[in-house]
Amino acid sequence: MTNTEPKRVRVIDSHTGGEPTRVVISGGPELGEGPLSERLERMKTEHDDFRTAVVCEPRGSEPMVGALLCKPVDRLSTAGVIFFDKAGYLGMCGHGTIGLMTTLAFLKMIKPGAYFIETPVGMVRALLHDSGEVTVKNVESYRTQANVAIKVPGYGKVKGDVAWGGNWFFLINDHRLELSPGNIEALTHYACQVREALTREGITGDSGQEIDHIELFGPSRIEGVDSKNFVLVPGKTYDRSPCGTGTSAKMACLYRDGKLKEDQVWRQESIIGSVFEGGICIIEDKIYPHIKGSAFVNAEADLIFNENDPFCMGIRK
Ligand code: PYC
Repeated sequence: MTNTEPKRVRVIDSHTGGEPTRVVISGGPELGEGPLSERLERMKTEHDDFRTAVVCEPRGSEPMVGALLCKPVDRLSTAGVIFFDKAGYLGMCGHGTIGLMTTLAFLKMIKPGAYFIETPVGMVRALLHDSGEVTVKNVESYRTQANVAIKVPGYGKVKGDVAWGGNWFFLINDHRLELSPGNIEALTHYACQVREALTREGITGDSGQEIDHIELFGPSRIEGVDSKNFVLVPGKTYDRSPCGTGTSAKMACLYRDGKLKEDQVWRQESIIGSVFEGGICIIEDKIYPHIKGSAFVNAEADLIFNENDPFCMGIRK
């Protein structure tokens, strides 16, 4: 035992459509003042154990997404943020940005209005509405490959699109699986097999990145809702929310297929029944999606980093 006070990390937890976000307010690693992409690299190489300490068990949980609040580069931005989960790091995170904005409002750091948030993959704009809802104007989203066929062991030929929405996605419409909470085990198995097949067949994002999110679509039973999804996120877990970056990738594909117009509303339901409302804005033939949803703060805590705790920095498995 030592007599020194254990290190404390202040966090606020929330959920967006059921998907948790843990915003690190203070006590995080010192990553310097450069662009968020550089700070992300420093976190990966020098402070990865901070990620596992915050989101992995015993403090975290399978779907928990961490959001390290950082000082922005630009004085006009409100915050910088690095998103991470049990498996690694996310480029952008839609549900997490809604959680971050709701957390900043909870802390009385922001009022309803429009804000710039810096992420490792670019600047996003976020609007906090009087109602407490948040609209995230995402980074440019685009499809790089349409109707790609891959061979998936146990399932045969599977066709899908490769698209970027702030993370890389493989989007599948024709899968013959039931999209219901009772079928999550089978959906997870199928999506994991698809992800492995993509890697095996060398199908990647446009700079060789792994396609680590797999998104399956089907009809929604909720009136006025356009589609229901199941989204496998990095690791072996699924997004409880409709996935902001996944909905962005979907809307980019729909626009290129002539199935979504600028300013048309797209409502996307998640596998557990939560809904995001989305749309797109076209600037010089580039697609900029926006998604709207709500988050709820459900905990405010200090994480205690006790150096005598053998699992202080989380369980990596
Ligand atoms: O909402 O973009 C999102 C997201 C990505 C992974 C989990 N949620």
